[in-house]
Amino acid sequence: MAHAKSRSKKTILRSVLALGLVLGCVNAVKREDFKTCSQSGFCTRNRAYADMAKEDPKWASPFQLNPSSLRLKEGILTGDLFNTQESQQPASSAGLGFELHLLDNDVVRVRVNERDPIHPRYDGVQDTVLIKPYGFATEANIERLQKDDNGILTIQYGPNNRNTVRISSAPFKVEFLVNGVPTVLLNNDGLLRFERLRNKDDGVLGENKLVDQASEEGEGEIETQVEKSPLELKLEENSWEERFKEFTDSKPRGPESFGMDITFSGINHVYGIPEHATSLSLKATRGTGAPYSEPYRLYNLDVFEYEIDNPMALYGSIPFMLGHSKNNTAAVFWMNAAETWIDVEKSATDNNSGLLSWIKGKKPVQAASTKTHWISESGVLDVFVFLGPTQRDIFRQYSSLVGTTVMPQAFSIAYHQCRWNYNTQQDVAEVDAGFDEHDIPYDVLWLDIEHTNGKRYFTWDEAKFPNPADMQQGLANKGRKMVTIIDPHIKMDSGYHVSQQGADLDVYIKNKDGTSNFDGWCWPGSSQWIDFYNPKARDWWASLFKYETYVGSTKSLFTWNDMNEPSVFTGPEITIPKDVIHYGNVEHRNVHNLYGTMFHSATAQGLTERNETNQRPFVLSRAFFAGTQRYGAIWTGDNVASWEHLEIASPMLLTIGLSGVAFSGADVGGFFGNPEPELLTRWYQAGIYYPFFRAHAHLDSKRREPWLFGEPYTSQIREAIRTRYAYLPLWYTLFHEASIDGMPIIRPMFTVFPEDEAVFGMDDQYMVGDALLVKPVVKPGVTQSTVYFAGTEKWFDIKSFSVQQGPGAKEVDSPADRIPVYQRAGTIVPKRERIRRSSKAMENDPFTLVIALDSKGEASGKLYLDDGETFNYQHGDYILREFKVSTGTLSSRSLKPTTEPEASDFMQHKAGLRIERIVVLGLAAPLKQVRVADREIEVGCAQAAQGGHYVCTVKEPRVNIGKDFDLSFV
Ligand code: NBV
Repeated sequence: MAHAKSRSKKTILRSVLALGLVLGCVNAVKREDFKTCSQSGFCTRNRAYADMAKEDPKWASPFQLNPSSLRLKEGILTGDLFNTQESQQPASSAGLGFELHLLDNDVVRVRVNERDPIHPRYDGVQDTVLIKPYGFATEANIERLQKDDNGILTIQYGPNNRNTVRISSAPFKVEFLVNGVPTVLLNNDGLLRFERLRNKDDGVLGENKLVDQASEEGEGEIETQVEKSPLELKLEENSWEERFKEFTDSKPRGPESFGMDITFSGINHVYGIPEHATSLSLKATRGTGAPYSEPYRLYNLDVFEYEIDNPMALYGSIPFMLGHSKNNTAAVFWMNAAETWIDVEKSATDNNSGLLSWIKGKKPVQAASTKTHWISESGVLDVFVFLGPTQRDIFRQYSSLVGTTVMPQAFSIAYHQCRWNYNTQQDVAEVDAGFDEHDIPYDVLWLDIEHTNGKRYFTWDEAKFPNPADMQQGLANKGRKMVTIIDPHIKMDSGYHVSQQGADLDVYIKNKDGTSNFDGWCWPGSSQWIDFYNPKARDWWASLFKYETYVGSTKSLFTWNDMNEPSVFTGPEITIPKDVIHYGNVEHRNVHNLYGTMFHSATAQGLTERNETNQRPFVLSRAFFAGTQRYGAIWTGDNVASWEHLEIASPMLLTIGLSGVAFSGADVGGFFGNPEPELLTRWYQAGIYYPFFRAHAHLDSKRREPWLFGEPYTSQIREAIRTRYAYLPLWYTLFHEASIDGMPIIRPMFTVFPEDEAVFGMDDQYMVGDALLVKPVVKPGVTQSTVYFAGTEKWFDIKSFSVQQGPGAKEVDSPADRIPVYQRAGTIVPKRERIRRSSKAMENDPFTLVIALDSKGEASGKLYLDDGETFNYQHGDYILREFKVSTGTLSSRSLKPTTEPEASDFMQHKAGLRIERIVVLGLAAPLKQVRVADREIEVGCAQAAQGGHYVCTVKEPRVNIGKDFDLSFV
């Protein structure tokens, strides 16, 4: 019956999809290619455990910590953790090991691993993800380590000891309190579950209760003739071998999953855990009225034409979640690269009434909380807890572990022109010339898979691209670059040098037997996949980018890594089977979500090492994980030319950014399909505010270079792209900030206005840094938009300078030629207003400063500048200025620490570039006089069209961008 039901569902789904295609509907993802939680054994088991716990009013976690085993040494607290329900718990069993690490950046790490397992559990994620070394807090730094009579251990830490971690033994839980208020609670709902490794004939260890409960309920999808409960049978079956469609996962080590609940107490909004095509504030997946019924899934997959408003897994995974309320901000990083599912439940209370009710004599608190349940297939439980206090502190703490966004080459934050494919050298030359003819700047032209000789990467189709080096030189002469695609699947062909070298070096991923090479089907036909976990493979791969090895490549050629989830056309869920083997006998299941990042990193290594001079690499990757930001940019994969996909791009990019990967973008125009001109134009207007700004289109789509739709679209798109170029100094400065502090570049409203509850769920408008407010237009025929102006200061339209007063939502104009973008009062934004054909051609141009005065007549902003190409900035070769207005004086001072070396002659020359214009917004009266030292400077003022303030332009103040000055105005 169950079977019949599911078949009919399938038929309906197929018909809906077929109808969708006929009607030209864009949501054509093949859902049935991808697992739901109920098709995944470990997800089902852990969710069933959660259900059982929830339904039992007396439920308490069976896990206990042995208080007498606790030891604190060198910042690490260790102890023995037991599951009291484990039926076969031999006295000799070492059980589980609990560890709590106090790191010197006020981060706490909690780990649970098996002691003496029959095989070691995979614990290698830390080796590739964490930047070593991170320090431990010394005992001396840990104040008041206390143990009370009930075996509760309390440690205080953080600024003024505001943070407390309380570890309870029976039942086991770890609570993080901020100023005495419970904030992050681990195992508070008792969902900790840990499948210890065992031999197949050992039977089930533990979980008597789970099995009993299941028998009582008698529910299950598998028919049975024996006494065992249906659920029990199902669980056993999926424990040792799991089938999905025509694929079988051999699971040689059987069940090894674990799960635990993490409550964000008093916090109603949680964000992060990309990549999903969903809202910024994560929707509930459990509990009454939950919008989703499936958990969020983290499993890197090639899901083309993905559905939106959905927790399905996509190309990248970052198990980082941030919770925010008016009073508190906290985050967790669940460091695991295996398949992971996360349930989110909103709750009015958090079952912690004892604590919540009477905190230090305060009145009962009825805070809304968010409960999350994390479930991973294998590895060890390893979670980091960040308590801020501020979001900026959390971004710094998290990135101090996994790394910050690497400073990109300056060209790579300008505009990229891509399509699958630019077909010939002639085609490239014509597109390149088209930009010049239409006076539209661009920096990079991209070549997709068709440029190769039969999808053999590092080669060229010689008929179509006979002189690749000349072609690149032609672009380079105009300051432009080229990017070619290089995927991780290698065509099986002994005549192909990469294929043969890979075989000789024995660096391909192995089948489950551990000896034969895995082969599957991808673009080139039968292919093998490089094992980037093998250090030898990474070094060899990097060497392939040498100019002499990658024939036809030049210094201005960079790289695009696609299909690196990895995508395998013949594999389960269009990826590689979980039981294939990597270097060191590591099963793929343990490291799946990191594979793409290992590839990305080896490619970035290659681009770095190909030069004798220290040029920065540029590599775009589709798959990503925590730490990807150290290697380059990512994009959101195969979206669709639809208004809905334009709309979802903002929350997706905001989520990826707050999870540490600042350099990200979505295909402008939409990959699949043909955008109508209005959609394309609106997408450019939004896309100029993506950190990575690239237009891209599918092979079957119509050509859509910016000038092909004629007027008024060409002018509107030109204007948008030119606006991006004008703001490049601001973008570059924000990349610098991201590289230092881990700050996102595009920021959710709640990051800039953490106390305004009206913005906590807002994701249709956002900030670029903390200066520009952007509201993309995501519907056709719109000429008015509602914009929420947060804070109590003014906001200035960046084109008309008309003013809006916060706080509150206002209807503003959003005519076809622009979307609403406002500069916040109190900020100074550096720009370059002489737009040329590439960013390189603008690098010696003078600057403009736009000063938006606040109600006190003050403003501040920064500018970061370096050579845009090399790593010399790491040795102090950069300029960092702060501009400040107060009491009628604009001052420019260096923010560079005096301990840093002097800038080179080259940078001194840059420091000498002049500021040609200073625009002052928000003046109550026109400026009468502007002076620098004893010189008087020309100024012109006009009243803004709307808002009653004056806009004054100071012309040629004869000051330099990198030198101190004081400019006074009255
Ligand atoms: O290489 C072809 C495409 C590429 O254009 C796109 O950006 C990637 O996301 N690639 C996927 C493979 C095939 C997509 C149908």
